[in-house]
Amino acid sequence: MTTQFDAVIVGAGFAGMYMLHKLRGLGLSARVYEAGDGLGGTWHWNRYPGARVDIESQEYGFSFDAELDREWQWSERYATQPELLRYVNHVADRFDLHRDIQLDTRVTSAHFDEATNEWRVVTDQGDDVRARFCIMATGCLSTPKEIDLEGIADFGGAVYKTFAWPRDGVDFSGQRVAVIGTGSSAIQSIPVIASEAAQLTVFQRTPNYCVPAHNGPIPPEKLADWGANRAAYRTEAKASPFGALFRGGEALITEVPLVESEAEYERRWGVGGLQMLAAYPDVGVDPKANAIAADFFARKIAAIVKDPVTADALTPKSYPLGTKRLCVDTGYYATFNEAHVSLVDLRKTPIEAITTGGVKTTDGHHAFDAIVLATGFDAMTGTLNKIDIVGRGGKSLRDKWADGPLTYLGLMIAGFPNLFTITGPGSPSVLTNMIMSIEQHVEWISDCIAHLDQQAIIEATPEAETTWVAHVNEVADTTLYPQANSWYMGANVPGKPRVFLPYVGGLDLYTAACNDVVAKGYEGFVISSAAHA
Ligand code: NA7
Repeated sequence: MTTQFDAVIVGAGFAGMYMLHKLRGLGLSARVYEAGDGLGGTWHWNRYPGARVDIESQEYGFSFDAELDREWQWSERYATQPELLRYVNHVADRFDLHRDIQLDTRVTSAHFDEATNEWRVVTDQGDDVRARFCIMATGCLSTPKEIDLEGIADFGGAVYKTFAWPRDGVDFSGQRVAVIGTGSSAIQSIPVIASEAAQLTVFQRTPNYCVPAHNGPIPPEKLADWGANRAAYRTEAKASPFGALFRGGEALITEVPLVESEAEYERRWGVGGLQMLAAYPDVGVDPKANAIAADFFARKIAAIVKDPVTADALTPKSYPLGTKRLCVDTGYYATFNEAHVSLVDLRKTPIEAITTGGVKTTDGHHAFDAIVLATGFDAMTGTLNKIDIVGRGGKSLRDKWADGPLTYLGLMIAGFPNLFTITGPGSPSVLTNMIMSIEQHVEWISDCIAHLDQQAIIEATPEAETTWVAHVNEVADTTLYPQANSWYMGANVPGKPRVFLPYVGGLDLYTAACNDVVAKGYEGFVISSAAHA
């Protein structure tokens, strides 16, 4: 059995798959370890009813191979999870990736051996291998938040988790169902569960803003336009802040007449999707601007939801619009008009405990046959901190990150030579079209590896790391993002340091910064010969 590779890649989602393909192109040997029993990362685990991508399908697919891009036909504007998995497997077949990917295998530790300048990687299946490079393609939302609901283990009915949904699906017909949580996963699944269940109760702690998906088959003229302009659209997306074609104006909402911004939002609401947030640049940074946009959303909710008390409860008030992930929904608000669907506002009547028969709030007991947990993730750092990662001098990553993640460009960590993170904290990642960010990272990493001499090692300097982290925070502080108790801030996980995790400067500026670092001879990194390290 081989125990020596040029690189170990952790995770076989989009990032790990493309990384493998690129490293093969450099003639390197690589082994990918994947904890799941299939490829696809996020799309492997999140199989809950209604799961879809919230970036338009064509823009979401890989762009690195024009032939792949041309041959794959997405069927819907926002692809479903099963279609995304079909795409993942198509990519793996097309580039013959399977043979270097080991499924059902979780990496438990990665230690840097200073004597040999190699990473020693150990898995829960007994693998114990060495590699010059260790590349963490572990995803941003891959470790669920611990379930902090007292009594959940005693519930006598079925408990389902959106982030680990049964492969064969669930039939809720005739059942009384509770959904706990109202993030994107809940918002996508609630209308579908409601269409089956006899009774559905949604337990909401914090409401989220939603914009309609207006999903459906991609119209032929749109497909034709995409086909004709594919390369130009891809270039435009990569050179944009979001890595997607969210076209916005330069005018400030505070400076245009209300009737004009109202018409623009009405138009964008009609189009649907996340481009809604790109309309006015001041909405993300100026509270007055944000209030104008938030008021539009509040009126939309009030117009859709018939019961004014429910509409009011569904309207976010405790954080600015867009500072928690905007959700792209299909019929979410209207679902609350159905007689068998109700909302429990946990701000008014918190959960006291889960009982054997249901959920007890301060207002009384609700009986259920099934509970769906859509309670979110330990985002961006959870999975990396779960692995025992030890760098130079026996220093563990967990210790280093005790007060929040420290990275240089979200790509490397001082003291952890030849270890790369794809879409790590400190990179734009979750604030962009993930696939475009993944492609940028994978290409930067493979160019970097190609640049190194056979024995060389690369390491971020502590100074460069400190400067980058300060920049990430400084840019975040110019926005309204830090005002929300969001997973972007680590605020959803009790005890997690409150730090803004992704880089909010935009994919365009970020890519320029990464390229600039390379143009300046890998500024902020030390490249040394392993023989003399
Ligand atoms: P999110 O967006 O983190 O949503 C989790 C939801 O669960 C959110 O409404 C939480 O309320 C709620 N929650 C968490 N713990 C509890 C407890 N103990 N009691 C009640 N409610 C709770 O995760 P998702 O999976 O929906 O979406 C993650 C991302 O995937 C999404 O942003 C997209 O990028 C795709 P809270 O807000 O903390 O008050």
